[in-house]
Amino acid sequence: MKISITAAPAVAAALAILGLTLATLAPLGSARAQTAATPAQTTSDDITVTRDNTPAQVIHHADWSSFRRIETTQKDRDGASHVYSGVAVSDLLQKAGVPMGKALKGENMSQYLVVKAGDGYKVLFALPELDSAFAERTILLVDTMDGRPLPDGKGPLRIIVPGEKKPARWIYEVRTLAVRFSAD
Ligand SMILES: Nc1nc2c(c(=O)[nH]1)N[C@H]1C(S)=C(S)[C@@H](COP(=O)(O)O)O[C@H]1N2
Ligand SMILES: [Mo]
Repeated sequence: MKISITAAPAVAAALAILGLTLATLAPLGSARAQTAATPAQTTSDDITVTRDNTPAQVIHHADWSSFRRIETTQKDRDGASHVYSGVAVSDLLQKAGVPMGKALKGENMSQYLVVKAGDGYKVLFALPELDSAFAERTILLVDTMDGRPLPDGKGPLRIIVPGEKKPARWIYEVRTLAVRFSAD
């Protein structure tokens, strides 16, 4: 009896500490798990590049000056021409360590890119579609149309696929470039 009376506060104290500790650790744990998938500090003009077995990398819009800038004139669905300016998706991927050019061969030929947008829309490209060693056209991630930031709701970053008959892969609100090996 004496033991339980004296032990009870100790147990309660221990439980309280444990409870506090668990309460403190649980959110930290989940925050860390999220950071690995999508860094929490990104803004809408940051691009997160994810690859199999590699920590996510963020390319900030402010760092685009280190990439060559490319322009393309494309017709919209109403037939009106617009000049888009941006960077080659292949250059962004190469910077993040994705095999392009001479390295795009062998087992890397089964890698693909899923581009994900803020509204949940996703589109897929095979890596050779993006690589100038294979493709005539250059698929761009653009930040301007006719010299101005993209219109509200269509930016801040958008994929432009020159020469495609439907603009369904012209994905806007782009946030993530996810490169994966085919599971099959
Ligand atoms: N993020 C995002 N991008 C998207 C879509 C979408 O639903 N979400 N729709 C696609 C489709 S199906 C088309 S036809 C074009 C339409 O672009 P527009 O409104 O500039 O003509 O955007 C493409 N990009
Ligand atoms: Mo569409």
